[in-house]
Amino acid sequence: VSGHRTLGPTSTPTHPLATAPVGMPAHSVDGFVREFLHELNTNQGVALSRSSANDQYLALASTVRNYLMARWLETSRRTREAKAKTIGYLSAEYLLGRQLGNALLATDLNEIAEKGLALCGLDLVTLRNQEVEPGLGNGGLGRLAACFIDSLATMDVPCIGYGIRYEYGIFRQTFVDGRQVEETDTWLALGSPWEFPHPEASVQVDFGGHTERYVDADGEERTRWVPSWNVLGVPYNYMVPGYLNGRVNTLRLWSAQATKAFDLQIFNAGDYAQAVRAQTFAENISKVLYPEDSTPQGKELRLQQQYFFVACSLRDFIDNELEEGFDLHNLADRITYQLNDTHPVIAVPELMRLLIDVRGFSWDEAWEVTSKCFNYTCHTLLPEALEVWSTELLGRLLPRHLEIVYRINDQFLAEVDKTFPGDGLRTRRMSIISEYPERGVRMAYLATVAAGKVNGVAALHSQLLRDKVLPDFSELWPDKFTNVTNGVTPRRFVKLANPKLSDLITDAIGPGWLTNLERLKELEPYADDPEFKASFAAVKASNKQRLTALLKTRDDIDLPDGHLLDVMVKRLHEYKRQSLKLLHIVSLYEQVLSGKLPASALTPRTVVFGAKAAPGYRMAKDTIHLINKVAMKVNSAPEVEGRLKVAFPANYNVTLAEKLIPAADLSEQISLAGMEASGTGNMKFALNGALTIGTDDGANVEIRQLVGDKHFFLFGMDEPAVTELGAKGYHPGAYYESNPQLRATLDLILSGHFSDGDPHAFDSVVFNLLHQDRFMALADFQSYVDTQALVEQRYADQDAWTRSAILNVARTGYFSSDRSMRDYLQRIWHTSPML
Ligand code: T68
Repeated sequence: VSGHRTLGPTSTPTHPLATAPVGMPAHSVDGFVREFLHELNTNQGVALSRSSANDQYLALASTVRNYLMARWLETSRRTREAKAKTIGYLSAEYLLGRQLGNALLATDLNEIAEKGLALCGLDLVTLRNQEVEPGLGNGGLGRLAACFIDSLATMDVPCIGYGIRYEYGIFRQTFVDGRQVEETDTWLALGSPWEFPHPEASVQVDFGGHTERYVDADGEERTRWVPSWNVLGVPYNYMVPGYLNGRVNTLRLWSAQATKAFDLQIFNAGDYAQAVRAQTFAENISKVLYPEDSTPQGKELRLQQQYFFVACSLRDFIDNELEEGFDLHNLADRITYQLNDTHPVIAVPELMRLLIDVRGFSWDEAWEVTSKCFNYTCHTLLPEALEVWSTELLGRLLPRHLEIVYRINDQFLAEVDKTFPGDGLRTRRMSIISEYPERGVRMAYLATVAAGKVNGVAALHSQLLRDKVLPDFSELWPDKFTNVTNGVTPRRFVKLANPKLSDLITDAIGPGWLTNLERLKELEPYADDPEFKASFAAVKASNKQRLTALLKTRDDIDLPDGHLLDVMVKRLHEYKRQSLKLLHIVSLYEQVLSGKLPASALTPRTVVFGAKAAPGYRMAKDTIHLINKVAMKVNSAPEVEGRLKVAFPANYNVTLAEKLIPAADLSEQISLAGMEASGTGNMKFALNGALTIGTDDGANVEIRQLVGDKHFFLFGMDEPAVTELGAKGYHPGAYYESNPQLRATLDLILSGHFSDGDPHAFDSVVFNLLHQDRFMALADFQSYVDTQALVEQRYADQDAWTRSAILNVARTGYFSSDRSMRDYLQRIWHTSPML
């Protein structure tokens, strides 16, 4: 691959220390200080007295990394030796959040680091704040992947997370005059201490060209792919430390590089630009994360990204993780691939191709193996979110794969025809190939055909997936479908994000709950303990203060004291209905302005929004503009001074979530029923003692069942009611006509009140609500504002509120991603932790 340096192990090591990883250094403050200074001097090349905060952060990171290194090597040795089955988690996104805090937690080094740094005159919190989080995901799907790999490591399950090392992650959001402006996310600019590049293990990935038939030495007719261009995939390894258990799994992200850095001939001829073009072209593949959440654009580069990381990942496992001579007929004994949505589904024809064209398997042998290796998780119900790749594009980029998909489809449709003879309509409905609006490959169908198990991400979602998205498939293969309700890692979202609550919990029920979150149930009796309640309320108050301080420095936002903190944080999407939350705010404000309600009747409330819009999603961006304009007006209106405030810090991300969620009183989960597959923010809020106002949607259903109706504010139509209303014809205008408060609310926006007198500034958002309102915000408006009034009543009784908040914590241990992983292990992967 590069020059004349020898790659790979050169000889059989003889020295005993050569194969055994070096032992873990002892945990002592002195030892820590020595190592930290050593890293600062030798890695950063500076003395403490001359070092910047970034130098110190990088030195601290490598100190902690060194503690994990021996365990990382040992984990991989143990796993190979045991020939244990590995989970290959294939995900185009990992929304990791900052690494340092988690690494300190996993190694139990937090206190030692704090003391050691203090001896050097440094502050751990300041250094932790230097870290730029790797935002290699859009939202829930990417964050879920990060939670899952954390849980697998903590549960001692061998797992390799495979994905893409985007040079630029999700864009950095800023606001200019209230409008979203995107800036590139340069997370690598100041150095990335958590990654280990391995250029010597690069993999070549082919694209384009054509296929040919030929007859092999045994007289068999075979196919070969003659590609027209290729790139290199360079693996970057990241540690995924288990919590205090010595296991360190691997996240392997691929970076694209040109196979020939320069075309020297062209360069010598003087055309520099032409010479580097190949390089630029290749490196574009892992350049940037697509910021479209739930609305795939069908872009060629996106398909290149998908095939790129999947091809690298399959080759990596087969060539490097399996011992030489392993019989690939038994591949399913050693790995099970989890397809995180359809983004990696091109792995299915890729594995077929590897087995048939490269390894000489027959079609049937290859299918036998392939159909045992994959499982598929669906994360959506929105029809426009289901990926379909045009056969024109697929055939041009991956001609061999398209042939294989056609054959998989032929074989599958023959099976359908055998089960339902002569049902031509059905075979057409179920075909992996769609004909309209152009011929394309339905990736969700391909995944379903190839997968051993197909799962949705919450009970309701899995039900709707069976009944509405894939009904023909669930009729054909009822046992293929299952549910695994999502979860979140309590290490990051309780312990790291809410250390005070964590201490309070440990004081009450002792240690051990962080890896056995159902034990939070033991908190139930404390919901009636006055002393515990007071401490719990004090923790919430302190988390609010911490947030107040952060938002002041981060965004120059002033959070008032003593308000009900009402939080809606998630991607901006019409189905999530930020506009409904906005109507509530404007409605409260309008009632005070018009004298219908004295300001004193309002419960002092601050609404916090956090949301990024896909850059090409007009309605979402207009909604952000409207929220910001309403915020400006409301926040400066003397009429509601001290009673109503709207805060919209820009660039909501994992780092901000960790501060926002523990401070919240009220969690907004207000999607139209049947639209939010699960939600995971909803779980984080409940676990941190916020009460939910929510629809009967996604995992809200299960949260409400567990915490009890009295401790959850349910509103709005349920999914059958939504379907019924849609069927009989939905007319949002009718709600405007018949509901005076709704009318006054929309009229105030239409009057130009929030737009310096320009009555048309928000036409797009308002007319959409009035004339289309695909997600029925107007239909749920009255129920929503009524339920918000109930919230205010309950909040007035602080004691009862705190009791409910404690019960939310005590009853939501089910939502640990450890439980999700146990469910996957039992119901889908059929494997168990390593002994
Ligand atoms: C989310 N999906 C679901 N998609 O919306 C959410 N999509 O209900 C669920 O809790 C979560 O997945 C985890 O299961 C997404 O986040 C995406 O981010 C996405 C990205 C690219 C293309 C399509």
